[in-house]
This record gives sequence, C-alpha cells and structure tokens, in this order.
Amino acid sequence: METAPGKSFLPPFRHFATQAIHVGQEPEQWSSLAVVPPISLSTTFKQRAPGKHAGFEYSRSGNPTRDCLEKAVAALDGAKYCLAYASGLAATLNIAHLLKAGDTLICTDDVYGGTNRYFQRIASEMGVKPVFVDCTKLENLEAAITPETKLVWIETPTNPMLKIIDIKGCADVVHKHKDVLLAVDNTFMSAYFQRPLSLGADICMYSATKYMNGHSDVVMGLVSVNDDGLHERLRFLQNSLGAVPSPFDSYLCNRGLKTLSIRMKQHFNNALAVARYLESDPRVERVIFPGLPSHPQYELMKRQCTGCPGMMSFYIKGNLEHASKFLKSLKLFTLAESLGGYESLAEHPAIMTHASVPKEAREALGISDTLIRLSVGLEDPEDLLEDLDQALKAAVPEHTNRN
Ligand code: P1T
Repeated sequence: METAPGKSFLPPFRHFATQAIHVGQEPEQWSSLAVVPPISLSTTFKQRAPGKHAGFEYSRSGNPTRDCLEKAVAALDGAKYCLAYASGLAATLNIAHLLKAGDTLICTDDVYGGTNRYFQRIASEMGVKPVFVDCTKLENLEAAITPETKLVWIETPTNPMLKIIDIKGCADVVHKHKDVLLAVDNTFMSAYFQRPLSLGADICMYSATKYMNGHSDVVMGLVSVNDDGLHERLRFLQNSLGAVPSPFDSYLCNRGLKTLSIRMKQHFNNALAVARYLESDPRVERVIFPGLPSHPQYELMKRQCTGCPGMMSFYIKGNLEHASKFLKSLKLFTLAESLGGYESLAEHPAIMTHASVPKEAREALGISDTLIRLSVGLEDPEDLLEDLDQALKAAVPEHTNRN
C-alpha cells in the first residue's frame, strides 16, 4: 500500500510551480508594470493606422487578461499554444467543429454526461457520427477506426467511473491513421498530474471550471495544442464561434493557477485518507480511486501521472434509499454537481451529472443507484472522515457495528 501520496508515481513536472506563477505574467507587458495582471475590460483597442495594432483589436478575438492565462496554461501543459473558452463544453464544441458532416468521432464510453449529450444529440444532428467504445482496451479503439474517423475523444480518469486510459497507447493506435486527432479531456487530472501532449495526444482539453481554476467561481474551458496548423484552425473557430471567457473570469482562473501545485498535492493527500477509510468500511461495497493499489489500472496510473486528484466514486451498501439518505446526511460535504474546488462535494451520478446518459448505457457502465461520487476538497481530512462516518451511520445503520 502507498504510504505517501506521490511515492512511486511519475516525478512531478520540473518548474511547474514557477511557471504557474510567472509565465505570461511579465509586468513589462503593462505600461504600469503591474505585477498582477489587470482585468482588461475594454472590448476594443486603438489602432495606430488601419490594421496596425499593438496585438489586440477586439476582445472576442483576443484580450490581454485572457492572453496571460492562455500563455500560463500553455507552459503548464508543455504546449506551444492554449485557447480559453466560455465553458468546458464550449471548448468541446469548438474541437468538434474541426469535423464536418460525414465524419465520425470515436468517444470513450464513460465521459461527463454533458459531453455524451453533446456528441449524441447535437453533433450527430449536424452530421458528425459519434461511436462510443471502451478505450481502456486499445483493441476496441483500433477496431472502431474507419476512414471516416477524424477525432478520438478520451477522458482519463473517466467521469464518474474513474477508468484509466493509456494515452500513449491510444496515440500510437490513432496515429497509425492519417488525419485522425486524439483529444484528451484532462479535467480530472489538471496539468499538475498529467500532460497528455507529452504522451502523444494532439489536443489537451479542460473544463477549467474544476481544478485548473479550483475555487468553484468560474465556468471556463481550456484547450492546449502544439501543432501550428491545428492552432490556427482552433483560433479561427474560437473567434468565429465566439464562446470566449470574460476578462474577469480569465483573471480569476489565472489567479487560481498560482496555487494549482499546492492544491493538487493536498487534494491527493486528503483523497488518499478518504479512500483508505471508505475501503476499510463495512458500509461501503467498493471504492474506485485510482490512487489505491486496489484500482485495476493502478500500475498504468503510476506510469502516466505524477499523482491523483480528489475524485473518487464508491458503492454504498443497500439501495437508492441508502444512497439518498447518505447524501442528505452529509454536513461538511455539500450535495452538489461539479468538482475540483477547494470545498468537498458529493453527488449521485445516475440522478445528477449523468442523468442525460441513456439508462442502459449508464447501467452497462456501472452507474447504478448506489454509486456516489466525491470530490474531496482541501478541508482537514479528520473532519472529512468524521462527516463521512456520521452520514454512513445515518444511512446504513445495519452495518454500523464495526467489530
Ligand atoms: O461544465 P463545463 O465547464 O462546461 O465542463 C464540462 C465538463 C467537461 N469535462 C469533464 C470531465 C467534466 O467533468 C465537465 C463538467 N462536469 C461536471 C459539471 C460534473 O459535475 O461532472
């Protein structure tokens, strides 16, 4: 069993904390030499002559505060470019716009409910065919690729089943085929624990609403890429589709990045304490946490990541009533959708975040009535364990006598 978070995982990315604090933040870019990037609210920028400007024309196509954020995130992802969007789903739809009617996209079977809904119900209406396969098995991915395939979309760990997908393995399969892109939704890991581009992915995407911002006060998406041509196409779409974040949100997310490294370490610490506690509890059927040796892809996880975020799912003993009672009894964990903030959250995927996934697909994945998802925050872990214990006591009294 792990004794300390991070031990035996990949070593942390070098210079991460320094880059998060300094890249894109140079005071010299502002006439005031401001150390903290100002919130640049102007929607338009003076041109010295028609077409001659100082880098910014109109805030949808580019904004100074957003620019600081995009530069910082690119550095953290080891990327040449980053683009910011008004939400994670806006980032997803911009990427999907790289495809045209008649193209196919392959999506791993377990993804955020809103991603599933967008591919199944909106992209498909526009003529892009989504095919869902379990990409934890590379042979499934290989078999699903056809000449029409233009994009492979994976999430790792997946939401909410926390399956780990081999990014490098997928990249090797995908890149045997010309003109197929591999996109990785890196929301759960954040740039601190996983760098998809360095493992061969073409696109690294985030719901920055989660860990990257980390304070549950911004809805935003981010996309990092290395390829110049791909960057140009995405930049064109970012401006043309217009789903860009506000300067204030860009400011907040840029600020959130400054503590990303220390937040993620503490999320890992706390999550490990919670996962170990739940795993040893008789009122819990099974815990799914990629940072525990009991996770079926623990070895892959250690090869691919530098650590593990605060996300876990577990099956409570009993039925929907027990799950519901547990969630209602929590006092410190808040019953709410979303994840990745400093505060601990708990939710019921089948009724909440993944209600839009067709029932049969949900059941096949294991998203049952007793599945509960936790986003373990940054509170004192002892308080978190105490809260879980009292809620389990209230919900599953018949298994509460532990000896
Ligand atoms: O909410 P938004 O910023 O648009 O991001 C969508 C999204 C994309 N990818 C992943 C892995 C996500 O988890 C999300 C949003 N997820 C939740 C709201 C949730 O509670 O799971």
